[in-house]
Amino acid sequence: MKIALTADVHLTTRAKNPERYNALENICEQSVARNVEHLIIAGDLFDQETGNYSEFESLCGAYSKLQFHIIPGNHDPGISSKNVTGKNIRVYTHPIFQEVGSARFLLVPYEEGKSMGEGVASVRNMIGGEPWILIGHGDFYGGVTHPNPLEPGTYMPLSKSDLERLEPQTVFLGHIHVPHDPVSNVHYVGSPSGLDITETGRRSFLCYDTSNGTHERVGVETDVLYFQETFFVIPSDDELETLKGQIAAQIAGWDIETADYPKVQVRVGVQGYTKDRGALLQTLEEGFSDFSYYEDQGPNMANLSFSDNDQLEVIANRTLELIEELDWAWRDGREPEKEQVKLAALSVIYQD
Ligand SMILES: [Mn+2]
Repeated sequence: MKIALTADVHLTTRAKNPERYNALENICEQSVARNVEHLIIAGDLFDQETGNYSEFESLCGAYSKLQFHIIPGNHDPGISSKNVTGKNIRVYTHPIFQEVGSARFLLVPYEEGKSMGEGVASVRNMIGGEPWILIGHGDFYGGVTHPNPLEPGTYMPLSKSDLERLEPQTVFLGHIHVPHDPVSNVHYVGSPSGLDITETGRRSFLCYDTSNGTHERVGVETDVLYFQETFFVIPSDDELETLKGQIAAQIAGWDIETADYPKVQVRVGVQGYTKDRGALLQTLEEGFSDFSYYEDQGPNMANLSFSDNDQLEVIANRTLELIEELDWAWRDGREPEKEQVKLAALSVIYQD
């Protein structure tokens, strides 16, 4: 049996964020097409609590073959069957083991001020020897490679020692919106529709196979695709050609079909030094002419300065080569990025 998983949909109203409803509906449609009967939502289904969730309830009503299993997240900790209700909707307000197909899921609702280990404590004696899957909403400690930029602080952390102590076979988490796998058996589902320009690229949901314990990421058809690109320029006679090539390479890396181009909203920035700010802006505009800019903000040129000093150009090029040759692998994440170091060096060379 296959089970669909998503998280961090952050529904508001259809009028305000139709794209979030459309993404969830797309997950439902693809689930039904795959004969999936259960959709688990690992927290933050709603962006904030209200007294009326009828738009979501009628969405569920349209997919009567699907069972919706909802755990609350830090954005919707107070949801329950008292305020979200429907024949095929179940909201889990306490940690509980739930058998779906041949798999045992422990569904742990978000609780403020608690760690995941504490959240699991009340049902710990039920864990037993059978393999089980933990579903929760929070930070993974010892692997916060993508902190949630919108929410600094710690949310119901799951630590490596929790993993070693409790031994879940697999963990699926909501909260961090970037889909990723911090360790081999811990997976962030990721938001199914980018909430803003920082949530870039194609979005996905997970399809878990209870027969063999594996899962696959399935792409969500979204209304919007966000991308952010920043380019680094140093003055040279072929700076425009170089930039053109970089733009084409970045767009190719998005891995999207031409048919999806109208969905794209891009934020473009450029840093460094140029011999011709006007020509450079034109190159950027031509390079991204197939796409819309996020909030109609054109390329950000604020960090690009003019320079036509040939001697400084020679020094700058040699300096950048030397920075490139440094061992960058020793960093542990807190030190400046290579691009930041390059910018700082150029700033000294060009003395601006
Ligand atoms: Mn969230």
